[in-house]
Amino acid sequence: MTKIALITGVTGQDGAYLAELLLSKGYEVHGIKRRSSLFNTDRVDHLYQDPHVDNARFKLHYGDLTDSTNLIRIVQEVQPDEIYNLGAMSHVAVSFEQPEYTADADGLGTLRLLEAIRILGLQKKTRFYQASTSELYGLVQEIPQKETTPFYPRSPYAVAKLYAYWITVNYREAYGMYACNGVLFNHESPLRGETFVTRKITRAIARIALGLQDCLYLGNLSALRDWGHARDYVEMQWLMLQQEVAEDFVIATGVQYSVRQFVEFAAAELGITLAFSGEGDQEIATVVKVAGNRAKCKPGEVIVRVDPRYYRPTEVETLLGDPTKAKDKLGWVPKTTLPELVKEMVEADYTSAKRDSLVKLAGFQAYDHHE
Ligand code: NDP
Ligand code: GDR
Repeated sequence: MTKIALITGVTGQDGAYLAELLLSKGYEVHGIKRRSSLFNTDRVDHLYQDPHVDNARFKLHYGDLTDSTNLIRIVQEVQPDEIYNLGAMSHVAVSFEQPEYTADADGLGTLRLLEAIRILGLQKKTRFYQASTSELYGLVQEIPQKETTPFYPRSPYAVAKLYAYWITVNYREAYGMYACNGVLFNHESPLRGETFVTRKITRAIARIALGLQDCLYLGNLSALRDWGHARDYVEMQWLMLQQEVAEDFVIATGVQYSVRQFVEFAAAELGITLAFSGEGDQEIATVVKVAGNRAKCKPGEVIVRVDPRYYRPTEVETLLGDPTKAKDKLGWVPKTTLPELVKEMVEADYTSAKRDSLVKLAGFQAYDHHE
């Protein structure tokens, strides 16, 4: 029997990797996409199958986590064996600007999906995965953080995700549903949204190297994160729904770096050696040496500066996960190290910046011709 999965947030970073993984395992995959005035399916376009041909296994439905009746109808139509709730307003800084919407989509959205399963009497059939987050630990109470570490959320995003975490646990206990939380630490990839710090850095470094941009402005350079690869982490999301008993798991690499180090690694990938100097708002990174022929910048140039507008009202300074439970019970080990992740992201952004620089230098016709 072909298994059927429903993914909310299918057009996002994780949704794209998960859809690809499930299709490779023979699933029929349904995704919920939001209506937008521009195309918003770039990340899954390569998976698109013409719905007019028989046996298409990838199908998209218009929907929104803030719309209960829409969710109930889609769940009824699809009758999924597994639901992966990846949809969310996922940007921590933006959640301070849109706290009510974030609570609605990220917190109540999770409740709406769980209720859809219950109302439709699917609690014995449909397994539920909730995209929980290391942001729940916020002001950390223990280092490293594991499944038993107390939560202390530090943003409207994290508070909304706290509600989603506990309502998932509650529906599991109250109605015997197979529902679980993956408490995932930061995970990145070339598909990462451009305003998250890692992608902002790799994209800017590539553009600076090619003379398309002068400077990268960042916020808190000292923040520490445990960064993994999204491709590795979606495998865990699937594994969590294949167990006998539903449980919550921390997924992390167990290794921590600062934003500053991430910048250094990204620059080094293109032959640029940087030196950081100054403190707080005045901190800068200056080019010390340029090796090879991929970067056009010169020693002495300042290519990174701090802009306090990227500071958050309350910051999460340090996150480091302990993935022992996932290793022991799910047999999982992260495959990608941070240097490998940085390399993959920089190479992808360098390729796309090269295309942009060709357009800039020679015009659109030449770009078309060369491609
Ligand atoms: P993205 O921001 O890349 O993707 C979020 C997805 O949710 C997009 O498809 C977006 O649609 C969709 N979405 C946003 N609002 C709504 C809504 N109201 N109704 C329906 N869909 C909506 O996030 P990631 O792929 O990085 O993360 C996936 C999930 O995992 C999120 O819930 C995130 O909070 C959580 N998470 C992520 C971590 C990470 O490091 N990446 C770590 C821990 C948890 P659109 O494309 O139209 O904007
Ligand atoms: P985070 O990711 O908040 O951890 O949430 P993000 O990449 O936005 O920030 C990581 C750290 O870098 C600092 N920082 C900056 N961040 C951004 N975005 N832009 C900057 O210019 C900048 N300068 C410094 C931040 O202050 C922060 O400390 C991500 C999201 O994917 C969430 O959905 C997910 O739940 C968590 O990871 C785990």
